[in-house]
Amino acid sequence: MKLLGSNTSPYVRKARLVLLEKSIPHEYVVDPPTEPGSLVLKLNPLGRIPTLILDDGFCVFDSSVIADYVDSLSESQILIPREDSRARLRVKRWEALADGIMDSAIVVRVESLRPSEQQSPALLELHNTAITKALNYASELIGSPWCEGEAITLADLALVSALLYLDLRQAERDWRGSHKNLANWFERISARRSVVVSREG
Ligand SMILES: N[C@@H](CCC(=O)N[C@@H](CS)C(=O)NCC(=O)O)C(=O)O
Repeated sequence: MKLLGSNTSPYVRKARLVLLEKSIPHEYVVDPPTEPGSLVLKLNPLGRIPTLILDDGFCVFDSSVIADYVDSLSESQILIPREDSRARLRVKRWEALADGIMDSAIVVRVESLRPSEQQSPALLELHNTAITKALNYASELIGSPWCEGEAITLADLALVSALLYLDLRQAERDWRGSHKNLANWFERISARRSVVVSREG
C-alpha cells in the first residue's frame, strides 16, 4: 500500500505513525495536493491528505478511517481497543480531541497567511482559545506512561501529531511551560522509533 501525504500535515503524521507502529509494509510518498499532477487529486474526490492507496487500487481517505483500517490489519500492538467499548470510546475521544487541535491550528495558520487587514481577530481568538482549552483538557486527562495507561494507543499517536504541528506553526505557544505532564509525556513519545522516523521526513 501507498500513503500519499506531506511532511507538515498533522493528519498525515498520525496515519504514518499508525503504519509504523503496526509495522505494516508501505510506501510513503510525498505528494501534496497543491502540486500540479498530484495523484491525490486524481484518486481522492476530496483532494486531501492523507490518502492511502491499497494494492488493488482502493482509495482510503480521512486519517481516522485509515487508522481504523490499518489497526485492524494485525493483532499485534492493538492501537484501538476492540473488546472494551468504553476503552475504545476513550481512545477515539482522544483522537477527536487531537484532531480538533489540528483543525483549529490549521484555521489559525490559514487565517494568519491572509493580509493582516483581512484577518478576523474573532476567528483567530475562537480557534486559539479552543486549542488552549483542549490542551488543558489533555493535561488533566493524560495517564502515565501513555495517554490511556500502560499501553500505547492511537490516543498517543494523535496527540503527538497535534503537538508537533503546534510546535511547527505556533512555536510561540509555551504549552510545555503550562503543562509539565504533557511535556514529560512528549519527551517519552519523541524517543519512539515511529516518531523519530516520521520526523526524518
Ligand atoms: N479530516 C481529515 C483532514 C485532512 C486534511 O484536511 N488535510 C489537509 C492537509 S493538512 C489537506 O489535504 N488539505 C488540502 C490541501 O492541502 O490542498 C483527515 O483526518 O484526514
